[in-house]
Amino acid sequence: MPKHSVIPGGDDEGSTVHRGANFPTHRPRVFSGIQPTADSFHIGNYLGALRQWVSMQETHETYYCVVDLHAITVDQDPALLRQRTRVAAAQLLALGVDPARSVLFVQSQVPAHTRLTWVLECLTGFGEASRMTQFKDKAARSGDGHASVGLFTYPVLMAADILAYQADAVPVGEDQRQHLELTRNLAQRFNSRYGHTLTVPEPFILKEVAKIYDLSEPTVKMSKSSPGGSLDLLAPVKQSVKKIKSAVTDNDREIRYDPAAKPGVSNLLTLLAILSDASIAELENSYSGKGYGDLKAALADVFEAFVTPLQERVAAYLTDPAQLDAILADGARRAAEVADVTVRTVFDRVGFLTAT
Ligand code: ATP
Ligand code: LTN
Repeated sequence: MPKHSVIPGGDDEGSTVHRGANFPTHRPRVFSGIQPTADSFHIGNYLGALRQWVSMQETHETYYCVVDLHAITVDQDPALLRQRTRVAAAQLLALGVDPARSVLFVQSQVPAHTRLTWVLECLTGFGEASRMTQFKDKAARSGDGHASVGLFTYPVLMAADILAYQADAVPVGEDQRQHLELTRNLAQRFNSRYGHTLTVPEPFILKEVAKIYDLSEPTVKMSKSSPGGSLDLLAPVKQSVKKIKSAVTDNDREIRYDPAAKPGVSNLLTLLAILSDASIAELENSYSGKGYGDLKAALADVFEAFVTPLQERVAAYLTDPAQLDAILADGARRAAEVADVTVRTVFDRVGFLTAT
């Protein structure tokens, strides 16, 4: 059966999982989300995911979400969460997410996400959820016994986010691969139990940028939760230049891409290649015989050139929070139009009575 077409059986036989009125074309659909858990996104978020969010607007129907429900799986200060949600939206707009071409919204404003989560939780095995490595890492960091049940079921909420939109592709970094696998399994399980209902999504993970590393510890992923070695888009530029110049490299002097033997230098080369639109091979050639200081200076320059206008655009969006809230409210309305159709069909399939 073609995707997004007639679903046999159930009260709504003959209806379609239609694509909603948001987009005139029948392009493949994309969904992705990002947490408002820091004062700034970092360059790993941008290269691993957000850059693809922007470019996929050319080829896909795109749904992008600031996942504030996910954020509260760990403690959040309410005023700070509200502020960071707006800052997250402002950064997405400033990076090029265009509300005329994408549906940009905040997760908590679309009730379909939590409604679908419950059904999917009832299809998820306890052991299956227990195997999620990100939960194990985050639970270990939160201290014994202090991890919430929400943190445990976090990947099921993520599955609901994606499946509610019948997404075909999900642009994310490598750390989300296991959650995508769970999402696919849940969609297949639902479909085999209740008949074809949910699109099974594909991860969209670009190999070269799937994992950007921490500048001070280049064998671990750059992360919002370890700010020391993270290059933040909204940090004062001078501070970022300093971080780049003191990035950990190695004791030999060769500028060569070799992630296993030279993780620090390889990470700097990856960043410089993307930000200056050059290939790694070109950079290896042009830096042959030069020192790590030259490589770092070049990266500092392109980073500065990238973030300076970006920071201005973010600041401009934040001067008018009411306008920002209006963009997000419009996004939530358009998102709900699509997600509600899926939830109605899912509820019907499961055997819930339709409210009249
Ligand atoms: P946290 O450290 O709190 O888990 P995070 O920095 O991983 O946060 P998220 O909001 O969880 O940020 O991730 C947003 C997107 O950025 C996801 O698609 C994620 O896979 C991607 N991403 C995060 N860190 C990196 C990284 N170091 N390299 C490439 N992609 C990344
Ligand atoms: N779990 C993701 C954020 C996230 C997401 C999603 C990504 C929540 N829902 C749906 C893609 C699709 C993270 O921690 N980076």
